[in-house]
Amino acid sequence: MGTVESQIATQVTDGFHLVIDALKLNGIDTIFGLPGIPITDFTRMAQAAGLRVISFRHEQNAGNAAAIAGFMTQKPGICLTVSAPGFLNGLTALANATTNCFPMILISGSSEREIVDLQQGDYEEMDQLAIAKPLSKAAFRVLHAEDIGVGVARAIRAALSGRPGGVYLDLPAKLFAQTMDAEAGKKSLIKVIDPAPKQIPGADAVKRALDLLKGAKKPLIVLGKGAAYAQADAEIKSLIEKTGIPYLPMSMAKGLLPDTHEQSAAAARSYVLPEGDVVMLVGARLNWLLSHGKGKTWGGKGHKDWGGQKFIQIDISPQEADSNVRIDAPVVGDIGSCVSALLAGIGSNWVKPPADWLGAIAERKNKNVAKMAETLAKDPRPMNFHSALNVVRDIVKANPEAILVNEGANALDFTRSIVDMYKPRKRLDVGTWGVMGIGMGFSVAAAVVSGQPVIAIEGDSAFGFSGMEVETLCRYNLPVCVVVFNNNGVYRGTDVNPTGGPDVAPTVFVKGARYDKLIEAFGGVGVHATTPAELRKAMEEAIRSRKPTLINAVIDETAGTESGRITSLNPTSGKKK
Ligand code: FYN
Ligand code: ADP
Repeated sequence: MGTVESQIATQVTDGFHLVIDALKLNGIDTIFGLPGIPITDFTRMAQAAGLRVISFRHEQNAGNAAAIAGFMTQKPGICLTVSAPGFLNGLTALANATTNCFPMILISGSSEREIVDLQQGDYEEMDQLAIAKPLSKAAFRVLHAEDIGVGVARAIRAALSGRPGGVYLDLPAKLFAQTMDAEAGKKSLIKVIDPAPKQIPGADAVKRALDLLKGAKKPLIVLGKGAAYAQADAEIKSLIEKTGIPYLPMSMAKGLLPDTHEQSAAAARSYVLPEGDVVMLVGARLNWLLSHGKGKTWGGKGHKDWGGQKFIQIDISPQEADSNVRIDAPVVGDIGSCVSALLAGIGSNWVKPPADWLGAIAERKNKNVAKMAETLAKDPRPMNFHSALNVVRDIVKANPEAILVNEGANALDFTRSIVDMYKPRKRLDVGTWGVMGIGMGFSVAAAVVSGQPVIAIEGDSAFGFSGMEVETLCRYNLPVCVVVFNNNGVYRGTDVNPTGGPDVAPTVFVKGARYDKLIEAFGGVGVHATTPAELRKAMEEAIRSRKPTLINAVIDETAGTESGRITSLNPTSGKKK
């Protein structure tokens, strides 16, 4: 028995502890955040209570870490921020999580409600709940300690159930210090049962889809990052292999089946999209990345014309179908259940797609692969994207468990098509928005969540958005090898100021910058690599040693195109100079 004081103390709990207990009760083991008013003590107590608390240098990176942790684990990634400016910094990541269907909860401290609502000028005054609402799947505020259990439970359900997304949980400063009886507090917490319930597709929907597939002469399956998220890897592999249908992986679905799989049509993308007659989308939306399912990419005459194909769409969101073009067979449900239902309907005597369709794809694919091999074999000085990525391709092949984080324009687009992935959920990139700035946040989370080595292939511009987090990599001694593809600028380093004035062109950075020096300031390994051999040696050493490493890979500043493969989205002036 302790003292009278400690007995009394053990009978009382407070907001700090109830939030921590609620998270732990629901299996949350990591918080990504940035301490400050009013959550500094919360971060200390969370660590003391056994949660892993990873502190960042900017909230956007903590938010990105939380979001991708959610994608990788099917548990909501938690990001913790201070009020107003910290909250706003985290909001980009929250909106990005919602856009990408990643489950994440942004928990932010906020200022005193009475003062905020009367706009009396509180410290970091802001109506955060109102601001978060349109950018999140759901947003909640808890005002009383006894409601913390419900608040956390609602946030978890909202983040994980149905189409996953970003959720905002507003915790005003006053809440943390509120006390209540410990026993009553414990009873008020909720362990969420079945937070992402299975959604079984209707038998009629499954039959409609199978009938369409059976009648197809040129079927195609498109796998999106929803399929990667679903963790139905064995079922998806089985569906692809039993039907014999060629498939196209979207960027973050690469590796769901090894990219070297004979049914992969990735290297014949511009052939299969317009040619396919029945296209089955599995966890992929017909958004800009798939040219909205119409136009020239799909064989349509004009840029908005339908190409004539029929679509099957497997998606957990009942509202997704018909968002861009008619979906002939929507199959609504979770991917595991939907694919299992299709497999059951396929049976053992499924007729594989016609040989001429498979042959035509193989021909295009082989041609593109041979062309790629030829380009990769070149060894120009200075290095270009291809010769550098040839090295990365080998390193990933030799280390298929490693996670590849990738952002940039050319650095993104070349990596996507050159570097094969071999395992599911190993490629993490800019996603639906093509957002820059995910690099170090994703890398930290990938290393923390998986314990596997992480390789971050970064354009020099993209790296700048989160570069300060190399300190975070070093502080937690994470096995992350950052490779900055340094071509002296955004897209390229060759633009000149047309006025002849002293400022460089808007797309140009300091020439010959030494990003490797940055990580050395924090005790990490910095390497300056000007040849593929130097790059290879440095990457091999980074993977072997598991030391935080930054390789400044010098790329020809004339290499690269404006906006990489999406040049058409970058408006140029028609006015003649
Ligand atoms: C693909 N390809 C290959 C291979 N894989 N050739 C040989 N071997 C292999 N393994 C070919 C493929 O057939 C295409 O050629 C080409 O390489 C490119 O393939 P990719 O990358 O799949 O296709 P594409 O057209 O670039 O894809 C469209 C897209 C993609 C919109 C889905 O560009 C994308 O995910 N973009 C994200 C861009 C982004 O967010 N950027 C941020 C920018 S920041 P063809 O068949 O001959 O066409 C600001 O600027
Ligand atoms: P990509 O960019 O790779 O094409 P998208 O993000 O556009 O992928 O699409 C992912 C889709 O997957 C979304 O429409 C989402 O509703 C869906 N989705 C996410 N998780 C699941 C799941 N477990 N089951 C079914 N569909 C899912």
